[in-house]
Amino acid sequence: MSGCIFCKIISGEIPSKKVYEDDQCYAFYDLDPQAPTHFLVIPKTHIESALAIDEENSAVVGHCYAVIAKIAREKGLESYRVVTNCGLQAGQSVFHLHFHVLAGRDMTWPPG
Ligand code: DGP
Repeated sequence: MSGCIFCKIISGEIPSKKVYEDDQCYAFYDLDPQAPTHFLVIPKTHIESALAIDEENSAVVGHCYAVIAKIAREKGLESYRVVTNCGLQAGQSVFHLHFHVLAGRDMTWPPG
């Protein structure tokens, strides 16, 4: 989608530090890491947020979670948190569905 930062990262128009890529998703390190390990996994199709997930497009969400587990195993991450901010009040700043994967430090609950 034109104007979407994450679509531009997928196309290579904006550079990123790639973690993983396949035909359905792209993973890259977050620009503003909130943990020693912090990367994002995004579907290649433009889905605006978690609120836009439906029966038609939800298969890629399961795929993203499988990819997250695969990357975690490869990196030896035994404990990690997956976060999806949905909407402005929840802290979403980029409106292309993404899964934050955070690891390498103690996490608190509930999140702020
Ligand atoms: P959120 O606030 O949940 O929508 O998360 C968006 C994240 O995307 C935020 O942690 C910073 C990251 N981010 C924004 N722009 C870029 C970029 O151009 N490159 C990279 N690597 N990360 C970005």
